[in-house]
Amino acid sequence: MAIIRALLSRASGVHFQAAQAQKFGAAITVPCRFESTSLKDVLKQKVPIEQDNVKNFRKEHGSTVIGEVTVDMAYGGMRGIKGLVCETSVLDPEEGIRFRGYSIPECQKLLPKGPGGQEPLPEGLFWLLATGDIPTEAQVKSLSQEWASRADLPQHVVTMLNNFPNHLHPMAQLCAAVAALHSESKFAKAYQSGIPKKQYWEYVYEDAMDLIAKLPPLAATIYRNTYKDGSSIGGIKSDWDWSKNFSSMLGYEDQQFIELMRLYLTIHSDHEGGNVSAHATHLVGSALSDPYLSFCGGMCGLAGPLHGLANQEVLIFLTKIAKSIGADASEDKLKDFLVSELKQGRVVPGYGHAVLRKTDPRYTCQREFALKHLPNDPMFKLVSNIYKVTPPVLLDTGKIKNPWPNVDAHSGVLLQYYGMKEMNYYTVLFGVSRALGVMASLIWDRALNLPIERPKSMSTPGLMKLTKAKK
Ligand code: CMX
Repeated sequence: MAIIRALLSRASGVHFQAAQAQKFGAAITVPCRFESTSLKDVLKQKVPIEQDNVKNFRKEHGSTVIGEVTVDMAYGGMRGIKGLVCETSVLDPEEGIRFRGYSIPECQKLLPKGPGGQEPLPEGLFWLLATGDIPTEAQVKSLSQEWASRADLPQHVVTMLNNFPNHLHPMAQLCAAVAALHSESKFAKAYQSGIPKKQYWEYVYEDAMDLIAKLPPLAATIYRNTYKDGSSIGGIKSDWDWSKNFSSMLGYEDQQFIELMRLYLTIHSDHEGGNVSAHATHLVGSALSDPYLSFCGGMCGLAGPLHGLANQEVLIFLTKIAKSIGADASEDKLKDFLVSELKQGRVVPGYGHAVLRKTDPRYTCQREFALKHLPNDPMFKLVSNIYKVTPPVLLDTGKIKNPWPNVDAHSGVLLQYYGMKEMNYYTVLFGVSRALGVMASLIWDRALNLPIERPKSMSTPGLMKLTKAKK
């Protein structure tokens, strides 16, 4: 029945989507667009189709070998081990991220835009991540309205945020407040009442939607309390999109800043399943901890300087360069500065990646935004000069696998241009966006009934015995 309904609801763009999906191994198995403007209705139709698909695939290929594990992989952060399923996006080392088969430029072209805007709405990206389909304008509009209607924060969370000292790092505030939202969890309540497994995903969906809706007021309260004397975030407008409401709550009404937020919140959303924030969310969720607690786990990981906190570190780094050798320093002076930083055992933040081996397309699209809107900004020029100088300096160390910039090398410069200079806050924006990817994934984790995660660990003597190594 679901398949017949799906076939009946075929619409334009179908063949393009199917071809793209096939080419990049995306998880779209039903090449058709569902017309309903309710995301839950669309998922209710898709979930049984996808469950059957996975069931049949596992029946036929469950014991097919897909890789090997070496001793170095076990010690080396599990690089390259194919041990996770993530339906929402795939990261190619050379090409970068594809969301359900679509590259960033394709998303910029195909996803619905805000009124008068040119950047994609993150609502559209969430729909794409959750369903595999490019949504219609009406579907995106209904998501904006639904998130606006779910945005209220419980009073105890507001009180908690208002009581944090403003020297507490914004990411610690975010993690604590998200954990406290556990009081709102529909999944936790339903689990306690003994719902059957096949209904789990529907309650996870409800929590995911609530969490995404509540993050902008929560994050804006952190911003205003920490940096703006706790002034009110104002009300949420049901006819505004998620990014416009968020920008306004933060206190930014500039159209270009709103456009930047739409782009920013779209591109930071998802980076397949193995990165620390996505993996941590998935891992905690696999114990059937509710989506708030799972996301809290992910955010604790995003707060690390080798992951999301790198966007803060980049701005600190740029400011240090500007102060010590000047934002307009020559390439030779920049090179000397970088070499001296490396000699002192520091990393160049915003450069390198565990998977990528080329310039991150998320860096490139932010660079394009800067070239369009702030080509003469001195800090943007500094970022451009660092881009010229850094890769050869990093390559000269002889150990770095990827000398190219990642997403964090650029984002802070755009934010500071529009007046958001509080660099310790930047990772919170990353976190708000990351919710889209990890929540879409968590819905599918439960829909596909993925079990509690429990890989095998080994001790060094155990590995030595296994490899018949001599002591
Ligand atoms: N500056 C200096 N040294 C670097 C480096 C950088 N940007 N990137 C890698 N290296 C070093 C590593 O520290 C490692 O050194 P040791 O062998 O002495 O331990 C060596 O080069 C090899 O590392 P790698 O295999 O190339 O990189 P990893 O997969 O281990 O690490 C990452 C990836 C991102 C942690 C690393 O490149 C890094 O620290 N970059 C700077 C921080 C950063 O920008 N993080 C954000 C990543 C994107 C995100 O998650 O948001």
